[in-house]
Amino acid sequence: MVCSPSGSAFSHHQEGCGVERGYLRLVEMPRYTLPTVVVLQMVTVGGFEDWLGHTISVKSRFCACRIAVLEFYLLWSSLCYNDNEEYRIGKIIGTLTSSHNWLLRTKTFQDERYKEREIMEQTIKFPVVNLSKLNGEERDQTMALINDACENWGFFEIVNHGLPYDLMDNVEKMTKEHYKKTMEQKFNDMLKSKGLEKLETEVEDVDWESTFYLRHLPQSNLYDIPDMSDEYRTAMKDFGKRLENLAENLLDQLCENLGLEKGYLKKMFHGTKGPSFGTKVSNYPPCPKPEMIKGLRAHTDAGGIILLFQDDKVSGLQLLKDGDWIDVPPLNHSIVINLGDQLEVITNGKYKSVMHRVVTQKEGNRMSIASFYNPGSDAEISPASSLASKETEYPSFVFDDYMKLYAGVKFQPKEPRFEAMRNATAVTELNPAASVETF
Ligand SMILES: O=C(O)CCC(=O)C(=O)O
Ligand SMILES: [Fe+2]
Repeated sequence: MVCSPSGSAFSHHQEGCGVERGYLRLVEMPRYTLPTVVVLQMVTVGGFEDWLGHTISVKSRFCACRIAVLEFYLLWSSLCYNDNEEYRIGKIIGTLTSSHNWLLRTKTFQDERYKEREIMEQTIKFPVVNLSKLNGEERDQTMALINDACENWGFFEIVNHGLPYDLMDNVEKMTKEHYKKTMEQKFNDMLKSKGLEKLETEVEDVDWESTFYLRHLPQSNLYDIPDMSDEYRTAMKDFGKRLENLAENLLDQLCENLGLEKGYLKKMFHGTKGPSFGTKVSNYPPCPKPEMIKGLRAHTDAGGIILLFQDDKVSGLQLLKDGDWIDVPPLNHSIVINLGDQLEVITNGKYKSVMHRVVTQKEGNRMSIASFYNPGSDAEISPASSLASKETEYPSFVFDDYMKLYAGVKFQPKEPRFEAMRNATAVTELNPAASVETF
């Protein structure tokens, strides 16, 4: 009988190699970072038969729970003959983290872990939408899933969205190369100049990120950005165009769910010059003291709909749900969608923009490419009449006026912004701080 699952991912620690006897360590696999590190502690040590009837504790940063050894062994043995190691590890992590059934079958959670369990349960419920199902029998359920995500999360993740994977891989590769070549030194110089190398106290007015901005619409600035290779520009142009189409399709799906005519949102975003569409390319370098500084402080996005291509190896994006910060799980080749303040206004609060932030990580450089499909600067924004209540709660304004306000108060709650826009004279009372470059 096999004594224990083995393989490079599961290393049965040996005495003398610095790991206590009795532990199995599931090594962090770059592609599947959700549980970060799962440690399997064998309750007893010995032959496999000795383990049967016992439970092992599984610890991750989300939960600590127990699973019967037999159950774990069955799971493992159904996989260990598959030669594809990534597949095996993915399957195991998937089962340990993404299955409600597994959670239900899990015997007990320690009481003090209750909160962590709640957060984990929210994480595994994070809405993932298979967009290809919009063309098939499951269209209605898929539209309902999108609607639920817009009403209750302000966020969802899409897969099978039609963007070619090789383009995404190329964009990721070139963005990482570009960072190494032209941005990394600048970031390190910034740390020096701002005295952030030691991080002895909590920093609340700077973000641990390195960014640059590309504008696609109404006029592209792609060829004005220095230090980009022609190849990188071409890939970003193609990527931007495809995301623009995707954003417009998604807006129409939102219209359908909201009972608005097709094209309603696009038309409202149009103004006289068409929508504004831009991409913020970010890297979040490893940070020695993640507890002292955020990669990006908590905020809601000002604009319309945001499409985020995030690193599938290094996590960090979190959204605020019912008072808890929930991880937005990295998923290979997915696009994360979230709604900005304008959609909250137009839907009169039926959909909400949701606070999110990026936490820093001790290890790994996180790439994120966020594309913002926003109203044009002179677009007039107001709650859709069919969604407005008698006493319309949300204000009407010209988008640029909202952006001028937002630039100074991005990291403050959105409600005073809406209040200020309702009463234009109150705008100055918000006392905008230093302006931030944003879409
Ligand atoms: O980098 C990310 O994951 C999120 C970026 C973001 O929220 C923003 O730029 O507004
Ligand atoms: Fe954001």
